Amino acid sequence: MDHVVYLALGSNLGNRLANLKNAISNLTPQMDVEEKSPVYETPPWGHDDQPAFLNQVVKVETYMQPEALLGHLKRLEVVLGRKPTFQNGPRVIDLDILFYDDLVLDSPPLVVPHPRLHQRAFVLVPLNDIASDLVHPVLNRPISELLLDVDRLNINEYKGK
Ligand code: PH2
Ligand code: MG
Ligand code: MG
Repeated sequence: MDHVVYLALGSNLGNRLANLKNAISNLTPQMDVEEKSPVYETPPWGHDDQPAFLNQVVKVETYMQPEALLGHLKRLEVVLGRKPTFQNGPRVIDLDILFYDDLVLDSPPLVVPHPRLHQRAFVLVPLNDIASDLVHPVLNRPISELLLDVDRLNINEYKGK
Protein backbone atom coordinates (compact mmCIF):
# COMPACT_ATOMS: atom_id res chain seq x y z
CA MET A 1 0.00 0.00 0.00
CA ASP A 2 2.75 2.43 -0.83
CA HIS A 3 1.12 4.95 -3.16
CA VAL A 4 -0.98 7.85 -1.89
CA VAL A 5 -3.95 8.60 -4.11
CA TYR A 6 -6.77 11.12 -3.87
CA LEU A 7 -10.05 10.10 -5.47
CA ALA A 8 -13.09 12.23 -6.27
CA LEU A 9 -16.51 10.62 -5.96
CA GLY A 10 -19.70 11.97 -7.49
CA SER A 11 -23.30 10.79 -7.82
CA ASN A 12 -26.50 12.43 -9.03
CA LEU A 13 -28.80 9.47 -9.75
CA GLY A 14 -30.61 7.08 -7.40
CA ASN A 15 -29.79 7.11 -3.69
CA ARG A 16 -26.79 9.41 -4.00
CA LEU A 17 -25.52 9.03 -0.44
CA ALA A 18 -25.81 5.25 -0.56
CA ASN A 19 -23.93 5.26 -3.87
CA LEU A 20 -20.99 7.15 -2.32
CA LYS A 21 -20.93 4.89 0.75
CA ASN A 22 -21.20 1.78 -1.36
CA ALA A 23 -18.32 2.92 -3.56
CA ILE A 24 -16.08 3.65 -0.59
CA SER A 25 -16.75 0.28 1.01
CA ASN A 26 -15.88 -1.40 -2.30
CA LEU A 27 -12.46 0.27 -2.55
CA THR A 28 -10.99 -2.32 -0.18
CA PRO A 29 -9.04 -4.64 -0.22
CA GLN A 30 -7.07 -3.10 -3.10
CA MET A 31 -6.97 0.22 -1.27
CA ASP A 32 -6.77 1.36 2.33
CA VAL A 33 -9.07 4.31 2.91
CA GLU A 34 -7.09 6.77 5.05
CA GLU A 35 -9.34 9.84 5.07
CA LYS A 36 -12.80 10.85 3.93
CA SER A 37 -14.02 14.40 3.38
CA PRO A 38 -17.51 15.51 4.31
CA VAL A 39 -20.15 15.04 1.60
CA TYR A 40 -21.25 18.15 -0.30
CA GLU A 41 -24.30 18.84 -2.39
CA THR A 42 -23.21 20.70 -5.51
CA PRO A 43 -24.88 22.24 -8.57
CA PRO A 44 -24.24 20.33 -11.80
CA TRP A 45 -21.25 21.68 -13.68
CA GLY A 46 -20.90 21.46 -17.48
CA HIS A 47 -24.48 20.42 -18.22
CA ASP A 48 -27.12 22.27 -16.19
CA ASP A 49 -30.23 20.24 -16.90
CA GLN A 50 -29.68 17.36 -14.45
CA PRO A 51 -30.07 16.71 -10.72
CA ALA A 52 -27.66 18.12 -8.12
CA PHE A 53 -24.64 16.00 -7.30
CA LEU A 54 -23.26 14.71 -4.06
CA ASN A 55 -19.46 14.96 -4.09
CA GLN A 56 -16.78 13.68 -1.76
CA VAL A 57 -13.01 13.18 -1.82
CA VAL A 58 -11.09 10.35 -0.20
CA LYS A 59 -7.43 9.71 0.46
CA VAL A 60 -6.41 6.10 -0.13
CA GLU A 61 -3.24 4.07 -0.14
CA THR A 62 -2.78 1.36 -2.70
CA TYR A 63 -0.25 -0.96 -4.25
CA MET A 64 -1.91 -0.61 -7.65
CA GLN A 65 -0.11 1.08 -10.53
CA PRO A 66 -1.96 4.01 -12.15
CA GLU A 67 -3.25 2.11 -15.22
CA ALA A 68 -4.43 -0.83 -13.12
CA LEU A 69 -6.07 1.55 -10.67
CA LEU A 70 -7.93 3.32 -13.46
CA GLY A 71 -9.20 0.03 -14.86
CA HIS A 72 -10.22 -1.10 -11.41
CA LEU A 73 -12.21 2.11 -10.76
CA LYS A 74 -13.93 1.91 -14.17
CA ARG A 75 -15.01 -1.67 -13.47
CA LEU A 76 -16.22 -0.69 -10.03
CA GLU A 77 -18.35 2.11 -11.56
CA VAL A 78 -20.08 -0.48 -13.76
CA VAL A 79 -20.56 -2.92 -10.89
CA LEU A 80 -22.16 -0.11 -8.87
CA GLY A 81 -24.67 0.50 -11.64
CA ARG A 82 -23.20 3.16 -13.90
CA LYS A 83 -24.68 3.22 -17.39
CA PRO A 84 -23.04 5.05 -20.30
CA THR A 85 -24.39 8.57 -20.89
CA PHE A 86 -22.69 11.65 -22.35
CA GLN A 87 -19.79 13.79 -21.19
CA ASN A 88 -20.71 15.64 -17.98
CA GLY A 89 -24.06 13.82 -17.98
CA PRO A 90 -25.89 12.24 -15.03
CA ARG A 91 -24.38 9.18 -13.38
CA VAL A 92 -24.98 6.77 -10.50
CA ILE A 93 -21.31 6.97 -9.58
CA ASP A 94 -18.17 8.62 -10.91
CA LEU A 95 -14.75 7.71 -9.51
CA ASP A 96 -11.91 9.96 -10.67
CA ILE A 97 -8.21 9.89 -9.84
CA LEU A 98 -7.18 13.39 -8.74
CA PHE A 99 -3.57 12.79 -7.65
CA TYR A 100 -1.33 9.75 -7.62
CA ASP A 101 1.65 10.57 -5.38
CA ASP A 102 3.19 13.56 -7.15
CA LEU A 103 3.05 11.82 -10.51
CA VAL A 104 2.51 13.91 -13.63
CA LEU A 105 1.20 11.77 -16.48
CA ASP A 106 -0.46 12.66 -19.77
CA SER A 107 -1.43 9.49 -21.60
CA PRO A 108 -5.17 9.64 -22.26
CA PRO A 109 -7.40 8.17 -20.91
CA LEU A 110 -5.13 8.53 -17.90
CA VAL A 111 -4.18 12.14 -17.17
CA VAL A 112 -2.83 12.82 -13.67
CA PRO A 113 -3.35 15.18 -11.91
CA HIS A 114 -6.95 15.31 -13.09
CA PRO A 115 -6.82 18.03 -15.77
CA ARG A 116 -9.83 20.01 -14.57
CA LEU A 117 -9.64 19.62 -10.81
CA HIS A 118 -8.32 23.15 -10.25
CA GLN A 119 -11.41 24.62 -11.99
CA ARG A 120 -13.97 22.67 -10.03
CA ALA A 121 -15.23 23.86 -6.67
CA PHE A 122 -17.08 20.55 -6.24
CA VAL A 123 -13.65 18.87 -6.08
CA LEU A 124 -11.58 21.60 -4.39
CA VAL A 125 -13.97 22.21 -1.48
CA PRO A 126 -13.94 18.60 -0.19
CA LEU A 127 -10.27 18.17 -1.13
CA ASN A 128 -9.37 21.25 0.90
CA ASP A 129 -11.01 19.67 3.95
CA ILE A 130 -8.55 16.77 3.99
CA ALA A 131 -5.52 18.11 2.06
CA SER A 132 -5.36 21.91 2.16
CA ASP A 133 -1.53 21.91 2.14
CA LEU A 134 -1.17 19.43 -0.71
CA VAL A 135 0.75 21.10 -3.54
CA HIS A 136 -0.48 20.53 -7.08
CA PRO A 137 2.57 19.09 -8.88
CA VAL A 138 1.93 20.97 -12.14
CA LEU A 139 0.56 24.28 -10.87
CA ASN A 140 2.88 24.27 -7.83
CA ARG A 141 0.18 25.74 -5.63
CA PRO A 142 -1.52 24.29 -2.55
CA ILE A 143 -5.18 23.31 -2.65
CA SER A 144 -6.02 26.11 -0.21
CA GLU A 145 -4.83 28.64 -2.82
CA LEU A 146 -6.50 26.98 -5.81
CA LEU A 147 -9.75 27.17 -3.89
CA LEU A 148 -9.56 30.97 -3.81
CA ASP A 149 -9.91 31.11 -7.61
CA VAL A 150 -13.18 29.18 -7.96
CA ASP A 151 -16.80 30.08 -7.33
CA ARG A 152 -18.04 28.01 -4.41
CA LEU A 153 -21.57 29.37 -4.47
CA ASN A 154 -24.24 26.78 -3.60
CA ILE A 155 -21.75 24.15 -2.47
CA ASN A 156 -23.02 23.06 0.92
CA GLU A 157 -22.22 20.23 3.27
CA TYR A 158 -24.88 17.56 2.89
CA LYS A 159 -26.55 16.47 6.10
CA GLY A 160 -29.00 14.07 4.44
CA LYS A 161 -32.69 14.47 3.75
N1 PH2 B 1 -19.01 15.59 -12.62
C1 PH2 B 1 -18.96 15.82 -13.91
C2 PH2 B 1 -19.64 16.93 -14.55
N2 PH2 B 1 -20.27 17.81 -13.65
N3 PH2 B 1 -20.90 18.51 -11.52
C3 PH2 B 1 -20.88 18.33 -10.19
N4 PH2 B 1 -21.47 19.20 -9.40
N5 PH2 B 1 -20.27 17.24 -9.63
C4 PH2 B 1 -19.66 16.30 -10.39
O1 PH2 B 1 -19.10 15.32 -9.84
C5 PH2 B 1 -19.64 16.47 -11.79
C6 PH2 B 1 -20.28 17.62 -12.32
C7 PH2 B 1 -18.20 14.93 -14.79
O2 PH2 B 1 -17.51 13.99 -14.16
MG1 MG C 1 -15.69 13.20 -13.24
MG1 MG D 1 -14.94 9.96 -14.37
